[in-house]
Parts: sequence; structure tokens; C-alpha cells
Amino acid sequence: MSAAYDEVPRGTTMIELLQFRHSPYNEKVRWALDLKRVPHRRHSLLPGPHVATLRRLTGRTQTPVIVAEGHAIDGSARILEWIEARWPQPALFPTDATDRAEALRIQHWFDEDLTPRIRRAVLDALLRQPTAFAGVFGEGRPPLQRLAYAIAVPLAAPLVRKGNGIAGEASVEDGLRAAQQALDFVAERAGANGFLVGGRFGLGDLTAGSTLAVLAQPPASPMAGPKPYGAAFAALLGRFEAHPAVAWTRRLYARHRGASRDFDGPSEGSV
Ligand SMILES: N[C@@H](CCC(=O)N[C@@H](CS)C(=O)NCC(=O)O)C(=O)O
Repeated sequence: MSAAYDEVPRGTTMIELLQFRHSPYNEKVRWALDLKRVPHRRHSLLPGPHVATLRRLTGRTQTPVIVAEGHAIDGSARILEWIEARWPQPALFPTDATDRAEALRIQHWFDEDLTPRIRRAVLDALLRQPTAFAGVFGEGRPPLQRLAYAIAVPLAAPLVRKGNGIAGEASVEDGLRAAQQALDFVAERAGANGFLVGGRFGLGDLTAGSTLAVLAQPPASPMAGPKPYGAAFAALLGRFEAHPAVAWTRRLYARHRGASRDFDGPSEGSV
């Protein structure tokens, strides 16, 4: 358990989000919490040390994790359902049955197929420069901590690669194909008003936007990584920069994200 998480008073009714700073699944949950103005507290974990903290809570190691009402919930899709049931407004899940099924299909496709494949290309680029990897995931921590983490990154890199299915050039190439597929889908599907399902902002946009934000780096957003980017990551971004779905993602963020930065600690409005 991280030092910050240990400081949480026992028996608290506050909603706690245990997260990674730059991760589409975590961004999905943050976006829903921000949009619905759910009072909560955030704890950013570092990839590597996160394992011990999360195993104790969920028996697994994936972020995001919500701790509330005496339970720990993981899996961004499950967490979004839990949030929607308690804070229905503004609604993320379409009420029309066909639209709802389509939004859930898009979420499932991104969560289970596209996002993990894209992540392989992204993590591979970041791991090529340990300081870039430590800068992204250790953002907001004191410089000395980031330096220590950067020194540890090459040691942890084989585990990160294995854990994310990065096995050589073929998996990175497949990640690039998945990025192209996701961007093409969004560019083709976004209607005149720019939404993927049902003519209004919802789960499909939030899911696709969170994944594509890694490639679009919407300025002044919780997904804008620290600059300067490492050379390999900058080259990856450059590959897709001119795609219309990158512009779609930036517009979506400007109009619907409603938060310019991530944070650790209590959200506005929490006590
Ligand atoms: N299907 C899960 C995927 C979550 C996931 O893959 N989280 C990654 C960050 S992008 C993670 O925490 N990885 C660390 C680990 O698995 O130990 C969800 O929707 O929440």
C-alpha cells in the first residue's frame, strides 16, 4: 500500500480512486467522476510498486480501483456501472436499448481488444527511454523520487513488457495497426455532431476518447503528458498527428472533459 493510501482514515466513507496517472482505463473513471461531480480522493500509484498495494485490495494488480462502502472494485466497465447507478446525472449510458447495446459494444471492443494492443506500442516507445517512462508515470512526484524511479525502470522493464504482452516487433506493429483501426472507426462513425452513439455525449465517446487521448495528447487535459516527450514517443505521436480522429479527440476534450489536470488528494467538493 502506498504511503499516501495508508494515510486514508480507516472506516472512511470517502470514495477512493487508486490509479495510474497516464492510463486510458483510469482516465475513463476519472472522466465519469469529474463529469458527475462525485466527491472522491485520488491516489496515484507507480507501476511496479502498485502490485503489493492492489493485491491486498482486489487480489489482482490492475488499476483503476475504487474503494467505497467497504469494498474494492476494479475493472473500469464495472466501476462506470457502479458510478452510473449512484450518480445517474448527467447520464453516460444511453436509455434507448439499441443505443445502449452499441455503446456497451464499443466499450467492450476498446477495453478488451483495441486499448491493450495500442498500449503495447505506447509502452514500448516509453520504455525505450526510462526517464520518459518515469516522467509520465511519476508526474507530480518530487524530482528525487522520479530520478530513483527512472533508475529502477530498466530493471522493471522486462516485467512491464511481459505483463502487457510486448513480445518483440510484431506486437508493436500490431499495436500500431490497432491504433489505426481505432482512429479510422471514430473518424467514420462520429456523426455530424461528433458523437459516436445516439447523437449525444456518452459512454462510447468517453471510452474511445480516453484511449485516443494517449495519441492526441489533448492540451491542458489530464492526459497531456509531461514535455518534452521522449524521442520514441514523439515519433509515435507524429505518425498519427494528421488523422482526423486526433482532432476529434481534442475537440471532445475541449468540449466535454471539463478538467484541465489530474491531481492527488481530495476532489473539489469533497469534505
Ligand atoms: N480491463 C481493465 C484493464 C485495466 C488495465 O489494464 N490497467 C492497467 C493500466 S492501463 C494496469 O493497471 N496494469 C498494471 C497491472 O496489470 O499490473 C479495466 O477496464 O479496468
